[in-house]
Amino acid sequence: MRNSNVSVDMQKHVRGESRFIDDHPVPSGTLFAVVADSPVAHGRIKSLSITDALNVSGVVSILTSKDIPGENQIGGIIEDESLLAGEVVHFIGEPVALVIAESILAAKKARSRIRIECEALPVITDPREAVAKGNLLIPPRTFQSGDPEMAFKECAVVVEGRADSGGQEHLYLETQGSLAIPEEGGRIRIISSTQGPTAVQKATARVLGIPMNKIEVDVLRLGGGFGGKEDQASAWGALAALGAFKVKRPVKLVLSRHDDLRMTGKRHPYSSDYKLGLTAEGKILAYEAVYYQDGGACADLSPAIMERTLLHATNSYAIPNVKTTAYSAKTNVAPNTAFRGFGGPQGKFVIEAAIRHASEMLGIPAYEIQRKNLIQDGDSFYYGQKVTDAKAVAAWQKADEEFHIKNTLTDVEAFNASHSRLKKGMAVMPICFGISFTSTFLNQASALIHIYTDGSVSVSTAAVEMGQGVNQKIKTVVARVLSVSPERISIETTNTARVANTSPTAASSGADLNGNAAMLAAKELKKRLIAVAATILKTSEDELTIQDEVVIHAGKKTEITWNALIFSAYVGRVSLSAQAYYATPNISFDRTINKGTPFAYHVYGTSITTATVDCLTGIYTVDAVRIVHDFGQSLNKVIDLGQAEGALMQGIGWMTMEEIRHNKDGRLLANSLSTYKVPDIYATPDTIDIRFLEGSYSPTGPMNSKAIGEPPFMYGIGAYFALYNAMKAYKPDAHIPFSAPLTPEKVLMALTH
Ligand code: MTE
Ligand code: LUZ
Ligand code: MOS
Repeated sequence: MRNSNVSVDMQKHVRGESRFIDDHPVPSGTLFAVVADSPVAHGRIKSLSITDALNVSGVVSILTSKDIPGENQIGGIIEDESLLAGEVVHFIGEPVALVIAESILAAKKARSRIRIECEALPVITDPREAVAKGNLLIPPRTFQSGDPEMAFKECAVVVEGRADSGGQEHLYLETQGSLAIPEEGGRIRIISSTQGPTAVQKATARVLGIPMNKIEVDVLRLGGGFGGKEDQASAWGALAALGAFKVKRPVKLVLSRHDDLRMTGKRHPYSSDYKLGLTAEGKILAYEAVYYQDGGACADLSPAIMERTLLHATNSYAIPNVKTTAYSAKTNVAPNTAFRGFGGPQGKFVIEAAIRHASEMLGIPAYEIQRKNLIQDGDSFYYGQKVTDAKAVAAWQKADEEFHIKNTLTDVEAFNASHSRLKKGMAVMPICFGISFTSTFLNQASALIHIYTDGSVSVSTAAVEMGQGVNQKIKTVVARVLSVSPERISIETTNTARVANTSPTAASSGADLNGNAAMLAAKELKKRLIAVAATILKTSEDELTIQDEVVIHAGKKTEITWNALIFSAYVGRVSLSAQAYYATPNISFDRTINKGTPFAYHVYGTSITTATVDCLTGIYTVDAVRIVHDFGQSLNKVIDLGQAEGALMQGIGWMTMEEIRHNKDGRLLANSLSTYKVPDIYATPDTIDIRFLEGSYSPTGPMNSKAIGEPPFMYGIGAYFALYNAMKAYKPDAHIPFSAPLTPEKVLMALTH
């Protein structure tokens, strides 16, 4: 693989040269912080004693909510989250005090001597119970189109049931953290592991009671975010900054894995009810769903995640009559947050479960029902967006042509006929994912490009590199526009002083938004440079272009090289810096009626998954996942394939083995890597075959590329239903609740009861 093809970070990673928060050389005098957190899931603080802790040698300061100079508020959407708990604590892991010391060891020792005594308040960990008791983070929302109530009467079959999906730990390799450095004049510089530099800046400004222009947030790269650092990096940035502000020395706060697992939120567990009505031929006429989202102790991003669930309720299917309602439950666990797919996967799991249920009642294979109902041009999504350039059918057909759904099933059935203990199952999983932040205003980005007099190029955008390869994509876009070698281009850190008011790098749209902004800035520079060349060559600008670092005149190479051109521009006093702004066109959503065109476009694809279950032990393997995916015109096939594979594995983990469990007291049981299992190389299917759907062009993605970060996560849902089908092959009358993750324990329970 040639260098320029892979992510700009890859070589550094392999050599161990990449810097994460913990690798930054700290300024002399740096102090180290740990967070003391609530020992109970819900309680009123009776006493908070820090005297013993302050006596530990090396301890410099212990800060509590009383020490916050500004507002004790960091809630991003709803103002319901304090930085440090005041009188009441709402979950185990909620920050109560910040311990600052000369060493991390001293800080930890002091933390163990802090005494927090609480009067217990009732603990709720179940979203349905919370909703029944009226504990909601925000009012419920209902989306509707057509009249499902009427339509159910026309249906040959109506199925009703329940489908639950669990939480998921982000398990970014780099835990949350930041380094805050006090600068001259009361300014603070924060080096943060965040997907949202502006979110950190804003929260810190508020907490410290100083304007945003006194705070600079700088992000080099993240050792993974997966949504967990879209909003939840803010607390750790603000806490380190609070420490630096108070003690006037640099403060580094990097969570230990154990603290990170306990203190940070996860994917939202959902418990949902569905009702699906179909004709005898399997055409879906009506769908209703009620979602109970476990939001955790405060709103965080739950309202937006709930909205994306509602927007993805019907997955890739055109359904004329739909009504969906979502409740966001306030429970006493760490506030749940963004995680790859952002509520979309939870919504899709429910309709896929309903389709399995219907398939059993109708005696039609689930894949036939899926295929018959795929959304097409001319249809509308039930939230009003017209379907254009749909690739659901194209992806399905190509998957069928290349991977043969029927033959796969025949093989599975032949295997099952000759095996009694081992059973195989197959499932098809079409996906359809809307690209754009559903809060329309977030769909904006800007870029700042400098060309230096030696011809090298520096690019700053709002995009945060977290392993997804966005820097390489932006580099590719700028290199193509300027027609210079990518080696000339340097992608700078993401910095709030260079690029302001950044939307988080999220919603899979980092490369789309920032790539477009960078493209606009590069085009502006190119225009100026062509004008310079036109003056030198005494010709018109339309005759000129730049190709491979040389000015081309009427199709012929000139003497003017890139370096000569840059030098002429500089001497001719033409600005070699450009700033550009991009806002996604033609999107809007009316939240009063829950209708509109929230997405710039959709991403489609189809996967075929096969799995084998050992029906005596409940142990299983996911054998093969074959996918045809709609990448648009990929900017980088290596990166995009890596994204698709990684997302798929994360989706399989969520659906099969990753199990977030709390006990009744709200204590996280899966609180270490020995009790929380993620897919490893052994859990990886022997076959992962991902093919590019040809002939797809994104209308807004840079150079017609499509967003890739989240959509393939949802292929993981296919693993659940492949296992489900294998179990049914063993015991056709087994009652298998739709309850993910489908751990080997659950498999065994369902097959033996
Ligand atoms: N890939 C890696 N390696 N690490 C990550 O943290 N985050 C995912 C996805 N792919 C992530 C990743 C999530 S949740 C999103 S929204 C997108 O990357 C964000 O980046 P993009 O918008 O540039 O695709
Ligand atoms: N964040 C957000 C997201 O604020 N809005 C979104 O629509 C979204 N979608 C996916 C991931 N993060
Ligand atoms: Mo991704 S959940 O949008 O950070």
